[in-house]
Amino acid sequence: MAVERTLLLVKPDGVQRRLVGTILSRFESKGLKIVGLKMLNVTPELARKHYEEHVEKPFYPLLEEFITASPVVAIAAEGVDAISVARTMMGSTNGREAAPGTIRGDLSQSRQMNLVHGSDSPEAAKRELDIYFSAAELLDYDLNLSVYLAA
Ligand code: YYY
Ligand code: MG
Repeated sequence: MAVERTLLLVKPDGVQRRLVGTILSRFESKGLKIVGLKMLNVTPELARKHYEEHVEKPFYPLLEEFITASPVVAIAAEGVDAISVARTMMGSTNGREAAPGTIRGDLSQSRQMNLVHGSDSPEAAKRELDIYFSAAELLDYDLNLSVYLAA
């Protein structure tokens, strides 16, 4: 059990289907803390870095075409076991097979257009956070505003 940071993406299908708020809300409601957030276009070069382990696979050209098609929302999320917690919430890769109750299981019917990305290990999380966020874009802050509730 350790506090971790993970890289989550709302993929182009999630943005185009206007599910950014819904997906962000599911992670927030679970208790993950947002420590970085931005919208960006994934370039082919960025896609090749991100999906380094898939570049040689037969599905890669279509994956690159999809992930670079329109903007994504990148989220750096923090919490205890955040990497595995987020992966469990996402469900398995193919939306048609993902369990109900998961993001993909509830909202996707596609293996490729499966709405979200989440880092799958501490090494991947570090590597992917470095790809999508500069150090200055990752924020340290405390959840301490209750001290002001009487104001
Ligand atoms: O980590 P996860 O996103 O669940 O799956 P990966 O096996 O890492 O594959 C990355 C990405 O590639 C997946 O989200 C959809 C796409 N993909 C595909 O289009 N076709 C496949 N046969 C396997 C994966
Ligand atoms: Mg993966």
